[in-house]
Amino acid sequence: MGTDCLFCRIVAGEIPATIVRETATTLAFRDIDPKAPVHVLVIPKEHYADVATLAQGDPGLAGEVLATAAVVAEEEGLLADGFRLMFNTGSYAGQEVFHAHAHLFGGAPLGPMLA
Ligand code: IU
Repeated sequence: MGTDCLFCRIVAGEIPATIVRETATTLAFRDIDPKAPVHVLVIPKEHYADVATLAQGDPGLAGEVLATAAVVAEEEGLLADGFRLMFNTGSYAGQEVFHAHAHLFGGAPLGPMLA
C-alpha cells in the first residue's frame, strides 16, 4: 500500500510511534490518543484494509496479530484483571485508519464500549 497508508508508514519507520513489540510479521505500538491506561494497536506489517480482509486473505497472519496482542497484554500486566481486543471494521464502526488493527485496552475497568 505504501505512502497513502499511515500504518504502512509507521511500519516503514517514516512516521514515529512508540513501539512496544515487533515480530517478523506484526507490530504493536501505543495509540497516539489513548482511551484507556493501556491502549496499544497491534497490526500486521502487510497491508490489509480491515480485519475481515485480513482474516479471509491470510488467517495465519490474523492469528499472529492475536498472538502478538496476547504477549503485549501479558507484558503490560493485563492478564490478571483482563483486557479488551477490538477491531473497528468499516464506517459504521468508526474505522478511521484502513489498515487492519486490533485495539488492546486495559489497565482499568472498561465501560461497555471504547474508541
Ligand atoms: P480506528 O479503529 O480506525 O478508529 O482507530 C484508529 C486509531 O489510530 C485511533 O485510536 C487513533 O488514535 C490512532 N492513531 C494513532 O495511534 N496514531 C496516529 O498517527 C493516528 C491515529 I492519525
